[in-house]
Amino acid sequence: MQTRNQRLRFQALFGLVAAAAISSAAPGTDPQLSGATSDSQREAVEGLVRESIDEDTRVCDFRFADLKGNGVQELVVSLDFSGRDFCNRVAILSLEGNGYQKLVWPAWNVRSLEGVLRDLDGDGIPELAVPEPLSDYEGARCMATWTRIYRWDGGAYADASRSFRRVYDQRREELDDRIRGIEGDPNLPASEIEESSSCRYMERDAIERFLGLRANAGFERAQRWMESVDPALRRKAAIVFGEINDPASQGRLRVLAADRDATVAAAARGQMREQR
Ligand SMILES: [Ca+2]
Repeated sequence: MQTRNQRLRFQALFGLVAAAAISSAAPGTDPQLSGATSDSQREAVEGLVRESIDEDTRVCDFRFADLKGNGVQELVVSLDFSGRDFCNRVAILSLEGNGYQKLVWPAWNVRSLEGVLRDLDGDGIPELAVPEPLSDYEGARCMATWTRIYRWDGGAYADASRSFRRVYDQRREELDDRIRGIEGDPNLPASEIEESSSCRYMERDAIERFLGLRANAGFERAQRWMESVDPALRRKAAIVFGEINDPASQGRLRVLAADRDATVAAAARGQMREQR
């Protein structure tokens, strides 16, 4: 429940942000979509986020957009919740009746909201295409992501990914191109080819499963990864088996749950718990 005081503070801060957005936009540009940021605007957004979401989070980027198509601007922010510059949340803040609404989604590496706010169906209202983690964080090594598409459905921001098959199809082609580029690069050592293609394969195979093209896409690759000496690949294998979740994959997860590397075993057990 929002207290009256919280509501009033939010409204005041939201007003400040909106005013700063309009005053700092270059003449002739749409302040909502210009992405123009001034220090005062950023400060106002940070105040709003501290007040309504979290004390210790950092604002990576923010934009105004009319996500409902009702002429009212929502404030979309990407936030770093980790203190490690992962920019790992996307949130929507909006005035709602005499209160406010906030929604926070998991995300990964959203430094800019430019690629997130996209009108994917051409109706003039932006959808949100939010990249979220698909594989575990592996330090300097690659991390696979999955893009989830949210859209205002008249009552809520719903996961509308299934309505955008074309977007995933395109992404699949892009990933195939990149994989071909990596695998065809004569200057890359084999270990690096495996490493930088693994995240693209994870996402590509997840798309094929999602689109119903191959229910167990990625299974054979994950079987190879589980034989690798590299624990990062074995952890990725556990995630793929968890996502496929057919009897064969469940069997592989039981093997990985007894892996000599504790982090691999934990990843496999985590997947088994999730699928139960
Ligand atoms: Ca749209």
